[in-house]
Amino acid sequence: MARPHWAAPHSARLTRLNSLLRRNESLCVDSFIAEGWVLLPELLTPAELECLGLALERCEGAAHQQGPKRQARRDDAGSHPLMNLHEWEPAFAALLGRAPLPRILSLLFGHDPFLASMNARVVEPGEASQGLHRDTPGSRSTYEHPQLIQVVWMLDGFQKRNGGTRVISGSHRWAWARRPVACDVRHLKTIRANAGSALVFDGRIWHGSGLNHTTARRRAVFAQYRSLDWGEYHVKPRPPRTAIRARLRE
Ligand SMILES: O=C(O)CCC(=O)C(=O)O
Repeated sequence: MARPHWAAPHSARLTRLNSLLRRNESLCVDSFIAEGWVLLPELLTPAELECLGLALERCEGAAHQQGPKRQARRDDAGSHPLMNLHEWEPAFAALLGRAPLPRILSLLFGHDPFLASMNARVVEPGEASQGLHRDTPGSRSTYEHPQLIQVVWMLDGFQKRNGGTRVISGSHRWAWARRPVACDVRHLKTIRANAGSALVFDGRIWHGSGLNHTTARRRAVFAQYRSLDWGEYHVKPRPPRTAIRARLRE
C-alpha cells in the first residue's frame, strides 16, 4: 500500500487519517523511519495555544528589554531564537509531557526522551527563507539510530506562504557527504498543518524555514531531544542563555 502523505486536515479523508495517526504510535514510528519526519496534527487546544502565545510574548518582552546585544544571535534567515523557554514558563514545560510525544520519542530513541533545549523560533513577516541544513552534527553521522530529534510545536498554522518548515523526505538516509542539488530541491516539501500540530523530524533530514510572504508572524517552539549515546553532552556546560535568564534573575 502506498505510504500516505500528511498535510493539514482539509478533507474528510485526511481528518480520518489524522485521527488514526494520533492514536497509532507504530504508524507514527514507521512514517518517521521511512520519511525522516511525521506530523501529529492538532494536539493542542485553542485555549492552550492562547496561553502559549501569551507566555511567548512575556519571554520576548523580557529578552527585548535587555537590548540587542543581550539577545540570542540571529540565525542565517535573520531570526532571533529564544532559548530555554521551559525553564521560564510552565506552559512551555507542559509541552514536554504532552501525549503521545514521550511515548513516540521513547520508541524512536529506545530510552526515555532526553531534552537538550527548548527554543522559540519566529519567522517574521517578510523574513527570508532559511538555508537548507541538518541539525545533527557530522560527529554523530555514523550512528544508525537518530541522535537528534526535533519536535516543532506550531503556535500558528504552517503553510507555504508563511514560511512553514520545508523538508526533503528521506534525506535522513542519504550518505553524509551528499548535499541537496537542484533536482533534490524540486522535491522540497513544505509542511502544512494547523496551529497546535507537532512536527517530529530526524535531525539528519535536510530542512529549513521558508520565506514568510504574509503580514503575520509564524511562531513555533522547537524542543530538541538527543540520544543518550551522546554522552559528552552531559558533561559540557549548557549552551549560553539568552537575556531571558538574566532578566528573570533580577
Ligand atoms: O523555523 C523553522 O521552520 C526551521 C528552523 C530550523 O531549522 C533551525 O533553526 O535550525
